[in-house]
Amino acid sequence: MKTWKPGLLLGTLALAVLAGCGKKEEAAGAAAQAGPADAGVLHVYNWSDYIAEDTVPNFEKESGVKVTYGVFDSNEVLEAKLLAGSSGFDVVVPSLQFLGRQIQAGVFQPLDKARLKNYAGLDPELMKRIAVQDPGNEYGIPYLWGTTGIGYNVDKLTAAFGGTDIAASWDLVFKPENIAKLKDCGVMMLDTPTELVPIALNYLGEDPNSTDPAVIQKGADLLKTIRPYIQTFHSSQYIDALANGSACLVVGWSGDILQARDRAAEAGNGVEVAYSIPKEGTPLFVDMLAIPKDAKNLDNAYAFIDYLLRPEVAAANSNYVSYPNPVPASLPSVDQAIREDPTIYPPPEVAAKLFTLAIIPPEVDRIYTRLWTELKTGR
Ligand code: SPD
Repeated sequence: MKTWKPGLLLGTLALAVLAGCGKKEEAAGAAAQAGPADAGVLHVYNWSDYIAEDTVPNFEKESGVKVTYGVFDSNEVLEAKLLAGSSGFDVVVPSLQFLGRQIQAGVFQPLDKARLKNYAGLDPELMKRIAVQDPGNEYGIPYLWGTTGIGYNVDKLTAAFGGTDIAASWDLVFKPENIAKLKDCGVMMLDTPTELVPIALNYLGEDPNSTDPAVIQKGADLLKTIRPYIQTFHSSQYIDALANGSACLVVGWSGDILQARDRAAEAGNGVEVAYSIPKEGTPLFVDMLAIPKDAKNLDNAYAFIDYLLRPEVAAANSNYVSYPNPVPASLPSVDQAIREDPTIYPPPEVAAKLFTLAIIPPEVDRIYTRLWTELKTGR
């Protein structure tokens, strides 16, 4: 199901640049004051490696709110906490398809958009696409988005294949004779069936969002054929592993792999990392800010979300983590190298091959979980 045409979003972003609408925001005074129910604190739970270093300190300085900031690296971990209830979080960041089913489970409170003065700055085309899984955009605000693709060590790939062109196709990962060549230099993969099975299905020409057990099994079978060559399943350690040269091939998230590239360059260790969006297509994800129903510090939650939507703040986050943000007016402040990087902002012909992940029904989730356990344990 190719539901999302991000080319439209990119078009909007390009228009924003052409119109020069990156007006600088006033730095001070915009964060809401803590209300009477708030205790001057805020509990945020976000993905690891997903915010600029100074975003939270700057917000704390401006608002006087003390932020407790926790991190996770998988939707499944976040979901388990949310479904258990009383998570203690005021702002969380599930991916859109997980937000969709958590809305159905009654986990979040509807947003009072009147409390977000920067709401109007969100990309309207993106919001329309999001509304497919969050009807009326009632519960979630987009934070950052990206793709799932191939990260690789340029020298190791060149040594094995005489060049890096092979990274343009999922053939590199899914043909055993290819991935076998990289086994000894370290292959890592995201530890989540909800991305890897759809990627495998899409590669096979199947609907990546199929809920048919027989079709899902085909994806799992393909993954089994390459299992002997995968050293580690993990959803965040691959950044350092790529950067320090202990992994040479990774299926991971775009910005994370580009952060690995930057870390290697900063370390000056001679490791060159690159990211590829394979030509057969891959998931495009959006991670969403949402407020749990039982959040205790509502005023601060709104103030923080609104802060993240300021063009200058959104640009700073994109510049730091190499993921695009949903605020078109931020684009003029996004570094040119990031803005013009086709692996970060995919051009229309690449974007046309990207697909969104659908909400997974519980019975399919159980199949995914069983298949994933079998894959990892080699059963
Ligand atoms: N290190 C931050 C990674 C954020 C990735 N979001 C996950 C999207 C899953 N569909």
